[in-house]
Amino acid sequence: MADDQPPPASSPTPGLDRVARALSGARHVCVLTGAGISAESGIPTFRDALTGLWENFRPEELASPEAFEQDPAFVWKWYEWRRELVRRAEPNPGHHALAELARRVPRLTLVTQNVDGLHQRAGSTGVIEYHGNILRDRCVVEQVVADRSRDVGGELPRCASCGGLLRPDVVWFGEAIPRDALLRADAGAADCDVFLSIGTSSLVYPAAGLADEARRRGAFVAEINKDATDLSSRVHAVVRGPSGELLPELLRRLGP
Ligand code: BJW
Repeated sequence: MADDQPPPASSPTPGLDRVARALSGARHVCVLTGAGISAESGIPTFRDALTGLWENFRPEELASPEAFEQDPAFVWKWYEWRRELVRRAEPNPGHHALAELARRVPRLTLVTQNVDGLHQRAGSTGVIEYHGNILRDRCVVEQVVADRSRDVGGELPRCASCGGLLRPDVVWFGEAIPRDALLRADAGAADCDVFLSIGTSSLVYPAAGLADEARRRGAFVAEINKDATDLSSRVHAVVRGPSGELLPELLRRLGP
């Protein structure tokens, strides 16, 4: 189904023209982003061979409740390192282009699997944080976002209210997606007429199922990614390249 016709000489990225045409008539656009959109902000993706966050570990060894139960200090060390990267990162032209796209179409639902908050910092509003936010702490006892106790010292971070262990407020393997995020994302995928999957390997469910749901409901589905993914063969248009360059170019082709 992917758009694999040879490109006409006039356009080096024919997929991008098709996406721009679809967007120009869209009533409701739903966008799903993954780690690739933040790669150009200096935040490593998860599964890229050389720079991926899991280069030396299997995902379950770090991003699972079992890993945290077994060795919370080890898991915290990984998250503290990533928090520092996120704090120093700036949104890139891809994040800014999506914030601008929301102003140019009648309705846009933005679902991100990323935990870095860069879409919000670029000016996107109503962002659905499907896998949580790395900069928040959650109390494992009360299961609510919590402040840190002030007398933690070198120990593991503790909840200021009940003294329980804190963990990052993110969704690990085997854990449920926050209900509000799940419902809003499902609604966006089911109602949209254009769905864009940007910078995600489309390997992790239920996020990866949103594109298929959108297509099943009749939406035009496009993928923007620097490499082929599991999803590529099931979309109407594929645009290959870095989202930080392609998304601003898409806006230029879309016009005011
Ligand atoms: C560029 C680029 C550039 C690079 N420009 N592109 C159905 C089938 C099979 C399995 C399952 C299923 N349903 C559920 C499961 C199990 C599991 C799962 O999906 N496993 C698969 C691995 C097989 N899913 C879950 O466990 C989920 N929970 C769940 O289903 O709960 C059920 C339940 C219900 C009720 C009660 C209890 C339970 C939870 C999944 C949680 C995922 N968590 C993580 C960690 C978040 C916290 C943290 O950040 O530490 O989320 S894992 C990690 O993967 C992270 C990401 O959000 C997620 C997706 O990764 P993403 O974003 O796609 O990144 P990459 O690195 O994989 O890809 C980057 C892409 O960018 C590449 O394609 C590059 O080419 C591209 N790229 N630079 C454009 N410049």
